[in-house]
Amino acid sequence: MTKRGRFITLEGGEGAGKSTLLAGLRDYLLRQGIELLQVREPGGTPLGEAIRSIVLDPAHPHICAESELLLMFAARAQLVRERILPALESGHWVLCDRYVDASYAYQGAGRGQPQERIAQLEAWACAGLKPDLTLLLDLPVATGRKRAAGRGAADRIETEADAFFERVRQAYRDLADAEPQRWRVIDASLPAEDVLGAATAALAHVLKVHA
Ligand code: Z5A
Repeated sequence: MTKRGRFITLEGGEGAGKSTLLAGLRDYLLRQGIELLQVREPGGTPLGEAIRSIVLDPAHPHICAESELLLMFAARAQLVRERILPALESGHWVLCDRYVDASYAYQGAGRGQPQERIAQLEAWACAGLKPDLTLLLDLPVATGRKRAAGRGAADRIETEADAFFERVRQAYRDLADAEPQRWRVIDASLPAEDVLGAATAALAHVLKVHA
């Protein structure tokens, strides 16, 4: 019988280095002989990418917090069923750039949506899927924003004030503190090779348990 794959998620604030780290992690896992699927949120399916292009477009400044939350979960419900669960069942590992924790951090702490409401949506939309490991790239807000600024026009959420991103950062740290067995917090201000080293060390543990 095929062994179910592992579900690894990456979280962090703007410019924390998730995309940079994902490329290194992907190479690392492929070298271990792991077959994998890499996806991002919101996105990863035709529906999800269409939602992404709406929800992150600064041309839609009037999207209310409730709609934003529901759109994130609509994209997620589709991604979980269309791609993530089938991949895990076929033995692939899944590397996901953000998952439900992002909704607790951004729509919960950032926008003030009630945590209980997000938990209800999670229970309904995510088919019980929880990450085996979540890597949090933790970085001071100012550093992340400086890094991201070099990258071109800001998306709709990136136009928020620093205070919004401070709440997001704190929420991520609180989530990690509350569930230390699932989370590894990585100092994302370190050079990229050290960030990758810390992430592969965390993955090595999951690989050992998986073997
Ligand atoms: N969102 C939400 O609100 N609710 C949800 O439920 C979900 C998402 C799922 C899209 O996310 C937005 O959706 C996001 C949250 C919201 N909005 N915001 N803000 P995204 O993940 O696609 O976009 P992002 O958070 O804006 O990620 P990013 O800015 O693309 O950053 P990144 O991928 O973490 O960083 P990077 O591109 O790898 O690196 C940024 C720059 O820093 C780049 O020039 C690198 O070369 C450099 N870099 C990377 N690592 C290092 C190190 N270690 N040292 C120095 N420089 C580095």
